[in-house]
Amino acid sequence: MRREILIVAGILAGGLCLTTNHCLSADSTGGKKPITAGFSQIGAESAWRTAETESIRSEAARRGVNLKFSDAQQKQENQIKALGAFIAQRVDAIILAPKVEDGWGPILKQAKAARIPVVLVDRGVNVSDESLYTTLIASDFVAEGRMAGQWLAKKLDGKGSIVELQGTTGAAPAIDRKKGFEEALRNYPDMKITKSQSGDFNRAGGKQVMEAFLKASQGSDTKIDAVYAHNDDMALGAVQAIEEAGLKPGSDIVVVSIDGVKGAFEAMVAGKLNCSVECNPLLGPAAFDAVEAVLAGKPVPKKTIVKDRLFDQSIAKDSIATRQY
Ligand code: GYE
Repeated sequence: MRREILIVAGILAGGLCLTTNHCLSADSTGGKKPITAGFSQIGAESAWRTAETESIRSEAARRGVNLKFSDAQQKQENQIKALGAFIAQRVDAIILAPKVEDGWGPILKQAKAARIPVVLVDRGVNVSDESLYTTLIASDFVAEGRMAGQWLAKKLDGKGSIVELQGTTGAAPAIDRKKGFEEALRNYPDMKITKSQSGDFNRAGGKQVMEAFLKASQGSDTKIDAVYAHNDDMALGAVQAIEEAGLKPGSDIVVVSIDGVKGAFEAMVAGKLNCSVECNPLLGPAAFDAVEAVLAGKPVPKKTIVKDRLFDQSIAKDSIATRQY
């Protein structure tokens, strides 16, 4: 019976089926057709995100997954549209890197109704019904912020005025990295965040906001001791702004950020960035493990936390050669 089903399936799928043996061997992939997955990406605002896109694309190719890629150009509405299109095309699974936490309920309900599993990568969502997505694969952003704060407290001896460059407003890593950093600072009453604004996770945004902070500090008596940037790209923009203001990033102003991309390591080696907490963007293998597991009816954990470490100038030089992104 099973054999007959396979043969019929072979005829239907392949159209050319000369002998029984031929059909079965043509079916030696296990009788499965290749998986089609839709991936809705936020955009390309940072080196981190480019590395994540590349990881998902190359892992899809390696596994023979037919990947439909959609770049939302930083707009949540484009992501929602992309998900709608994936549902209409009846993809087997959806991978979503959600720009912000809120606003996903209705489209995720549609995916669920169509029985299309949704794997969230890198950022979480805020939904009342957790069954609307299968799993989340991401770093612990609160822990990252905490690590950055503890490192800075040590560096500044528990005293100083800090300016903060926040990530995209409403995004999980912006909310949680702020939270974790503030948590760490609670033990140091003489460390204060004097200014905080979004630089939207990109280099130009970080530079522009830092220029404004520097300008404001010129006329006041609060000097800036340190910058905490929610990602490396904004930190690198801030480094440029500090240099253009005639100051030395890394010594006149301490710079700490998150991601651990190549550019950050180069800046640490050059003495311009002090510390970067790693956030691993190479999520392709874990994302497709989850997709394959859920399609095979196997259980998947609701959350997989990616482990990250902290790098500062003291170890940057020895680690730079082994960095993968
Ligand atoms: O830190 C940043 C980015 O969502 C974890 O998004 C990600 C963040 C990453 O653009 O560089």
